[in-house]
Amino acid sequence: IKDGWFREISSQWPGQAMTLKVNKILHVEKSLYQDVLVFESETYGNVLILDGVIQCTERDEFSYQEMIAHIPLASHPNPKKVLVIGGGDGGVVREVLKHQSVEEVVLCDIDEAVIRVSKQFLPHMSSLLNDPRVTVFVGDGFKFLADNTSTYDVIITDSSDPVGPAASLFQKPYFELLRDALTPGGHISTQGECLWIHLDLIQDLLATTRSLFAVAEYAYTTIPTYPSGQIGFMVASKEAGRDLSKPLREVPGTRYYNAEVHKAAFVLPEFGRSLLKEGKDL
Ligand code: AAT
Repeated sequence: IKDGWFREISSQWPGQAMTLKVNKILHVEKSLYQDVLVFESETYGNVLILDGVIQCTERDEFSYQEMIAHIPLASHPNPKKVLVIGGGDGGVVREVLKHQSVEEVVLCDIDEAVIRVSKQFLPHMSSLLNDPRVTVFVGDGFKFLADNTSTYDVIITDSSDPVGPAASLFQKPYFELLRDALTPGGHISTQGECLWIHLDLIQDLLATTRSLFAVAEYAYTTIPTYPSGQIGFMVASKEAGRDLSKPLREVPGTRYYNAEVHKAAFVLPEFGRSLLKEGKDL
């Protein structure tokens, strides 16, 4: 923070940086895994920063949390057990619970500090972490998956970027664990980065998921406070022939997601479509 502005400078998006005006610093901490900062911004509400990278703001978080959750859930015929890896702020859990079929949600975030500060400063995201259907587990998502096979109908990986504690969540062994932790016909979605800056990474992720799942696609949302204003998801199914772009039910109480936005999220601009359509050989 310099002269009252936070700047998101990182070698992951060279030469560009989102800047937010800070009203008040609310919390600073070095947790076991990362630097944690929460501030009140002038126009985006409270903001959570981990290792200098914006994780969520109260103003636009819904566009990401709704889309990473509702795309795999609404295209699944009957999701009952759901696992969220990362997502310690609770926003994705809040969205998962909008699906009536869901009986049980497990959240596994590596960092108890994220869960604790979100309960304090991001109540609109974290409030349902206390719901009786929800179990919160603090630990590494990679290790958690290795201990749980054939268990979940949908697994959502709401992880930070592949630098730091989330690095392993972007590698092939992690996607193998995801596949094995799903019930037959299960779906995943994972944080899949930005077309404008990470096309190579997205190509690799798509090749990996296509080698392990019957169906795998990249879908995206728009969001002002993630780099370049766009972020996507790898969405995949174990069941051949499943159309992930087709919602099977309506989702109540959304502000970004609707059935048409769900379908449109899979329609890519030409520079992305032409590169990603067949994927890349590993
Ligand atoms: N919904 C907010 C968006 C996030 S939060 C990412 C979360 O992933 C953090 O709470 C972090 O503690 C957690 N995390 C990181 N590594 C692991 C791991 N190995 N196992 C479990 N949880 C982990 C994502 C923001 C995306 C930013 C885009 N630039």
